[in-house]
Amino acid sequence: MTEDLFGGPPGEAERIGAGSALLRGFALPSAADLVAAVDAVISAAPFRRMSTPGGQAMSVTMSNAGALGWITDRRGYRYSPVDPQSGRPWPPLPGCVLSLGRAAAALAGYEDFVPDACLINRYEPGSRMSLHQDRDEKDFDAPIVSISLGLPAVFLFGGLSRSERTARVTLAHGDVLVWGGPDRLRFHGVMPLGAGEHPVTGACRINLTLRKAG
Ligand code: MD3
Ligand code: FE
Repeated sequence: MTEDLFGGPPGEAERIGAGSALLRGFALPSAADLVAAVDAVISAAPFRRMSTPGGQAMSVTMSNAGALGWITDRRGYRYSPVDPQSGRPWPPLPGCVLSLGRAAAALAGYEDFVPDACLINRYEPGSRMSLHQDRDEKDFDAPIVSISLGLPAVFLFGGLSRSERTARVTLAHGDVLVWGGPDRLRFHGVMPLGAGEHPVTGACRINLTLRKAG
């Protein structure tokens, strides 16, 4: 991590863990492009509600772009090169998503981030994500970059065990989070989304997570 990044003017980059950075508004200049890119992905691979291995339907609907996509069903959590709904490869990772993610990772000290997967989560009012770790990726040395669009959400981040107390931070339209190093396996989740209407996305929040899965 570059120390000076976090010593700059407030609002530039906020350190929320030793290996993490919150870049508020970093995606704002490209938000219109990002939303259009998501729309194009979704027209080929629509949002769908997946089930946990235990058979519980998730409240968030999901899709993917890139060589690999995260899926869950009765057989478990995993990455797949094909969309099980269509039998076709996931749509390619949009260029504007890739370049933004790489720029954010580099700012946080992770040069040469080469993601091969982008999970797209869609939250409607009431949708939430319970506390979990992201551990289906092969390589925990690579960071995860998260891009928030649309309605704000309260993000929870905990420690390396589920029982550790969680801190919360509101993620707004255009905010970008980079998680890596000692924070890569932190428990995290999202509180139920509040009602609202966003001028760019309407009544929802979209979260993109760029990952090196394979
Ligand atoms: C901290 N998504 O898709 S993104 C997920 O807002 C997920 O949709 C949330 O958790 C969302 O798995 C949170 C921020 C995030 C992503 C990955 C992390 C935080 C993380 C991995 C490790 C630690
Ligand atoms: Fe996660």
